[in-house]
Amino acid sequence: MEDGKKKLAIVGAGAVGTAAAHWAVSRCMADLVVLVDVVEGLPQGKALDIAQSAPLSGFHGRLSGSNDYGDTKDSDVIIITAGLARKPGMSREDLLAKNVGIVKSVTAEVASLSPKACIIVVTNPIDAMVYTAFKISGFPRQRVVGMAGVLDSARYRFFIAQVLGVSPSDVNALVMGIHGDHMLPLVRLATVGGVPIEALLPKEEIERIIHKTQHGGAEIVGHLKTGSAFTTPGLAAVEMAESILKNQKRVMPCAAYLEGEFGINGVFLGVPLVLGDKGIERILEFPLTSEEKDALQESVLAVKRQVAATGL
Ligand code: A3D
Repeated sequence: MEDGKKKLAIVGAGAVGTAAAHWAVSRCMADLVVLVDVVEGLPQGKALDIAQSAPLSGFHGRLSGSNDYGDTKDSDVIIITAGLARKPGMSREDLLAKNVGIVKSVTAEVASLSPKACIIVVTNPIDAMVYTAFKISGFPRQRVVGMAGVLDSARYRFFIAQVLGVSPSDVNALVMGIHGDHMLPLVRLATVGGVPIEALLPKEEIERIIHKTQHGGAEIVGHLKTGSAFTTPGLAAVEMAESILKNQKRVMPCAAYLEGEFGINGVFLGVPLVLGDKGIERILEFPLTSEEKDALQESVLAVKRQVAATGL
């Protein structure tokens, strides 16, 4: 786009992509949002419906829908949500075979049209799909990042707030590692208004919260039956995009390619990091306890198994 103007492309006009487009225009974070999908008419119809809410909600950015990747040209940020979602009984890994092909082709298209963009991957299994986008785009690791930790941490914070009967915005808590059963909700760093939750809740209650967080996605799939969560995942991706587009330098847990941080090499894993207009500006490394290190190693093994299945 012209100097100073910001462009966001969202690939995949399904449930998550549509939610992301809605959140993005509502937040006025880009001058142009482009929603792309392979299904004819789908992104156009979704974009028009959202755009027509402008007089009521008061946003002013442009939103368009397209089946042509050419319309993503010169985007600053690209959110990839294209791919199959889970149905009851499916694990995120079950999606791998289909989604790896989709993410490969989408990445090849968008990376060549927007060589300076930051790519945010949402498609599951996220830790392997973001690796796929990293390999296919050839972009530096600063500009390829996976969304999962923002969502998992939001769920963790929500469940803590529910149990304690406090405002969710006063709960600060971090989930690291894989987006799956081995994710690591950190207990000793979870606080409510600065007070550790360990001082406020019995161990068994905290264990229940952790279990709910780790299975938060599956609980929603179980209710919906036809698909998976979309409203909060869309917002989580948009929070990341906003921090990049506006150079906010927000600190968020996201999947980043690790090169020695936390003693881990050569995989994408959820870690706290700073997102600014160059993408990942810094990974916030800190000492882990031996239990936390062990739990993170479980994540590494699970992600490595997924990546091996991509054949990349
Ligand atoms: P869904 O509503 O099925 O939408 C997917 C869309 O992708 C459909 O509209 C397809 O037409 C489109 N699509 C398929 N192939 C292409 C292509 N080559 N180019 C452009 N569009 C294409 O799924 P959804 O929106 O619910 O979920 C999308 C993905 O996000 C799935 O893989 C989910 O598992 C994943 N997801 C991840 C999280 C995380 O926290 C990481 C959360 C929620 C969903």
